[in-house]
Amino acid sequence: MHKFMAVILILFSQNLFAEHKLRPIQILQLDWSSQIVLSHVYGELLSRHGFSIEYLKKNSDSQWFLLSTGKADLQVEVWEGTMAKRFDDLVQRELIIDAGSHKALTREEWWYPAYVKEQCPGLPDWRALNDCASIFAETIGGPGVYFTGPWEKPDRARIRALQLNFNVVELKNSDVLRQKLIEYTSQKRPLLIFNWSPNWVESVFEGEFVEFPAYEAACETDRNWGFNKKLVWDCGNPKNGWLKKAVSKELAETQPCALALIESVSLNNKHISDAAKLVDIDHLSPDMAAQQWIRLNQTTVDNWLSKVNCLSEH
Ligand code: TMO
Repeated sequence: MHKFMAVILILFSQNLFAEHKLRPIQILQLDWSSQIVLSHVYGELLSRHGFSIEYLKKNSDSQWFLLSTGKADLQVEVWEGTMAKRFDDLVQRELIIDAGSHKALTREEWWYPAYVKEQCPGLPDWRALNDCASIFAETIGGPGVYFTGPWEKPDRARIRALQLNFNVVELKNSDVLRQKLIEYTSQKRPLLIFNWSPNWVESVFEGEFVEFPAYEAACETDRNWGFNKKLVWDCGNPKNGWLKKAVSKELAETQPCALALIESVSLNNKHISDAAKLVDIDHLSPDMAAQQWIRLNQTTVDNWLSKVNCLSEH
């Protein structure tokens, strides 16, 4: 047979095998921008190695059920501050796979724009919050308001434990949080909002995280710990938190090369904030943002891709 034809045939049969024998890898697309873009980056890299991909658009809450039942295969950004509890629990019970930490170090915490400090000079110390509650109030004489998103952290428990005169308002996703941030900062209106790093926000708006009592695991379990001797959750979220990838057992067992590829892709802080910026500031679609992100990081991407070769395995 003509050599060229043989190569074509081999490639063709590899493709058939990849697409018919193995079900598509289900990538969770959750509710904040960097995660959405980087899901598509992983999807693109996996498909370049012959895997077929589907995206599952879900909210953060549902990821644990979906991953542990094999209905979803990959979540590319598991954040320590809001997700460690559920993640660690499922890994320990061997219901999901820890596909390793990214290089990035993370923080998720109450945050305010820098101009707020003029009206509340005691910040970032959390003890200043009650004195300043009125500047964060949405109604005259009402409690301060803290805006957050759909990510798991018992803020109401923290408010009770630290005896803060604040209410929590939960917004739908990172897009609505971004609109709130832009609206308030454009009027220099005091704002207390959930924020995280790495994120695009730090490159556009000056601001600071509130410094709560430093996080320790015991704060969540030992009532005697810390400021409030009767209640848990009297501390902040971890600083320098980890960022991990979660994979379904089914994927790890049936497509080990996909797992190897996922493990070899490790993102740093700039990778994450750039991903968020491409959607939140540049207004690209998730797919276009992923293509652009890959172009911006071509050398790193080539390096990741050269470490594993799944095409020969199909
Ligand atoms: C999960 N998040 C990065 C929005 O805090």
